[in-house]
Parts: sequence; C-alpha cells; structure tokens
Amino acid sequence: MDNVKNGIEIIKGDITTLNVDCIVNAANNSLLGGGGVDGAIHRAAGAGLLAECRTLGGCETGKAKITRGYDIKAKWVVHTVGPIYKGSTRDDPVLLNCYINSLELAAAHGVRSIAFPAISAGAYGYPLDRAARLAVSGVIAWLTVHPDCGMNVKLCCFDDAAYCAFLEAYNGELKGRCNDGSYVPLYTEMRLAPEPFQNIKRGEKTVEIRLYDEKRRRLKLGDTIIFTNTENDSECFAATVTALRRFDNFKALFSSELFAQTGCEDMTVERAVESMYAYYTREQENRYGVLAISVKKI
Ligand code: AR6
Repeated sequence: MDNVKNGIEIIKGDITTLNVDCIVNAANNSLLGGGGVDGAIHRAAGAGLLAECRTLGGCETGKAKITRGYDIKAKWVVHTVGPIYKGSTRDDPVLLNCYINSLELAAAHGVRSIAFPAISAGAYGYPLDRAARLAVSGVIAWLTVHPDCGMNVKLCCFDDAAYCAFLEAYNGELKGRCNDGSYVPLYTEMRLAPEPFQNIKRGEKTVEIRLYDEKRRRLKLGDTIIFTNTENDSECFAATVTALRRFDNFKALFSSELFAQTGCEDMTVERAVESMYAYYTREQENRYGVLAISVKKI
C-alpha cells in the first residue's frame, strides 16, 4: 500500500456542507437527534438518517456508531456521544475516546477524509479551550498511532471563538512537541523496550515505572501517552493514564500491591528492583523518587 500522509486542519464553517467522506455528529445517547450540530445534521441529511439511527439502539458516551449520510455530501456520518462537563477533568479521557473511536470506526469503513465538530463544547458545557485541546490531542494521538493511514482530519469550528480556541490548542500542541516548556501537552510520548511494549499493548502490564523527574511531574490523570517500541519507531499505541502513585524508591513500589501489574511479577522483589538499574542509577532513584503510572490502552 502507498505511504499516504495523514493531515490535520482547523477550519471554520458549517459541517453539514463539507465535501468529505465522513462527518462526525456530536449526538446524545439516544442517537435520535437533538439541538446544536446534531439538529443541523439531521435536518440536512433528512428522514433516512433518523430511520437508520432508530435501528442502532443508542450509543454509550465515548463510543461511536456509523450510518450513511443520506442527503448530505458526506457518504458516512459517525455519531459519537461526548461527556457532559461536570467541572472536573475526570471525563477528559471519554472525550478523547470520542475522537479516537470515531476515527477507528471511520477508518474501518474506508474513510480517508473526516470532519469533526467541537464535541461537548456546546450544550454539554465543556470549556472551549479544554475541549479544543482534547480534540487536538485525541486526533494527533490517533494519527500518530496510524501514521500511514492517509486520513485527513478537519476540525470544523462553527464560530470565531471555537476557531481561535482550536488554533491555539493546535499551535500549543506543536510547541509542546518541541518541548519549549511553554505548554503542557495533554499527551506525552514514552519509549519502551519490545517486551514491556508488547505486554502493555496486550493489557498484561498496566503499570509503567519511571523516575519522578521534571517531565513526569507534569503527567496528569487522563493524559494520553503514546508508547513507542524502541526497536521500531513506527510501532506505537495510545494509552490513557488511569492512576499515578509516587514512591520513594523501586523497592517500595515493588513491595506494594502494584507489583502484580508491573510485568515483573514472575521475579522476586529483589530481582525486580535490580532490573531497574539497567535503566536508572541509584543516584537518580534517590534524587527523584519513582512514579508508578497506571495505563489503559486506547
Ligand atoms: N457545524 C459545525 N459545528 C456546529 C454546527 C454546525 N452546523 N452547529 C453547532 N456547531 P453541540 P455538544 C458547534 O451543542 O456540546 C445536542 O442537542 C457548536 O457551536 O451541538 O456535544 C445533542 O443531541 C459547538 O461548538 O454538541 C446532545 O444532546 C459544537 O458544535 C448535545 O447537544 C458542539 O455543540 C450534545 O452537546
């Protein structure tokens, strides 16, 4: 297959008029229509869309379902349900998953160009800047994991406020990737040796261990981590940080109940501690302490 490049673009406009393979609808759990962009898409697509939606049995928050586009130009409509903002960052991974699951489903249907509205940023109340950063993080996370998919993503903003917030998030994400320190990206990259890489990918290892250094201090619950195989840079997957726990040293960490999730559980605690000195010195361990990062593959 050709190595077709992915693309991402921030645009301003009405999503129902776009010339793309697929548009994404910010729906509700019933999938039976509503206000905002949902209402606009159903009005533009016509009765056929609603009839097909009725056969789908609704959709869970953070998940996605697909229908035909009926009277709109796009062949497909992916319906996803964003979280309702409740004043905390707890639902951030759910909003990220809206983007990731929509892209996954669309790609499985041969879609190569897709437009998203600002999911959850209207009636569902997400602060625009955070919704924008999560959108950009989720899309970039997915594109990073599927580098040769040739997917063109348009983040379609309806008004100037959304357009500015998305541009800022996108530029910030690029700056964050340049590590100039002025922006804390909502995802981070970690390199893993082949064995732990595969173990985390299969869900057999759910705790990754790092020094609690400057970089790791910036990690937060709900962040996206892109894990890359040290022996093959193009092999990577995205995961969400589900828990963070600090320990004074490796021994304390391996003596906790987290031991069973570290991928070292077939060793003795002493051997597990020893194995960490292949990566870090005792001096670094004493200076920074260590961090147990619980992750779940996206
Ligand atoms: N094209 C692009 N973006 C649009 C359009 C359009 N035609 N119309 C609105 N937007 P919202 P939510 C923007 O409320 O927050 C519905 O009733 C809008 O300016 O549509 O995920 C569903 O049925 C905002 O930036 O979706 C659910 O009950 C963004 O789309 C609930 O709202 C999302 O706003 C979902 O709430």
